Amino acid sequence: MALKRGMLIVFEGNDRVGKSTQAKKLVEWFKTNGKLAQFVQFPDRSTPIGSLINQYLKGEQKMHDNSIHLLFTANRWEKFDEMNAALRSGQMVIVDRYSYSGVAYTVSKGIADYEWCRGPEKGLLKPDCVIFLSSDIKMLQNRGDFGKEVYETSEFQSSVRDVYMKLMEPNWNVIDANRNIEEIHQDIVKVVEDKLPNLQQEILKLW
Ligand code: DGP
Ligand code: NA
Ligand code: NA
Repeated sequence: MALKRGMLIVFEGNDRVGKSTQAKKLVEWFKTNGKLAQFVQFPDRSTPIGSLINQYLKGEQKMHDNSIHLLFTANRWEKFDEMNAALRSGQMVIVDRYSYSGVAYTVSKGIADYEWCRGPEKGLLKPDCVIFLSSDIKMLQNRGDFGKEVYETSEFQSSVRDVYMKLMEPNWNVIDANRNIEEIHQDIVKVVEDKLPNLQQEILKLW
C-alpha cells in the first residue's frame, strides 16, 4: 500500500551555517515535484513564548538558563498538533532547528546534563531524517551578521558543535556546508530521495 504520511526532515547545525536557506530550498524542491511541503522554523518567534525567546536572544531580556531552555521546548510543543496533522495528511514538514538544538545549546552552557535537557522534549515527533550542515567555526565567524545574537561567539559555537557530534544517530546525514548553495542542495536532495521510499507508516517519538 502506498504511504500516506509525509516525511519529517530536520535541519541542524551551528549558527550561520545556512540551515534556513537550505530548508526553504528543499520545500521548493518538494513543491516543484508535486508534493505538499511546509516550512517550520524554531524558535518560532511569532508566538508569545517566541517573543520572549527573541528578546532573550537579542540580549534585551535576561533569563535563567533553565527557564530559557524550557521556553524553547515549550515553543516546539506549541507546533506539535499542526506538524502532526500536516504529516498525517501527507505533507512534508521541513524544520529549521529542533530538539537537538535544545540539547546542544543548553549542554554547552554547562548548567545541565543531557538527561535533564532531553526530558521535556520527550514525546515530540521524531524526525525521519536529520540533515546536519557541517562547517568549521572559523568559516562561520566570517559570515555576515555573526555575533548579533547571544550565542554567537566562536567558543560557544565550538562547544555546540561538539555536543551535536555526541547527539548523532543513524538517521543523521552530515553535509559539508562550505560549498555553494546549489551543490549543498543537490546533496540534500540525494539524501531525501534515498530515504523517501523507505519511510514507515508509523511516526516515532523522541527520545
Ligand atoms: P536561529 O533563528 O536558527 O538563528 O536560532 C536562534 C538562536 O537560538 C541560535 O543561536 C540557536 C538558538 N537555539 C535554537 N533552539 C534552541 C533551543 O532549543 N535552546 C537553546 N538554548 N537555544 C536554541
Ligand atoms: Na542565529
Ligand atoms: Na537560520
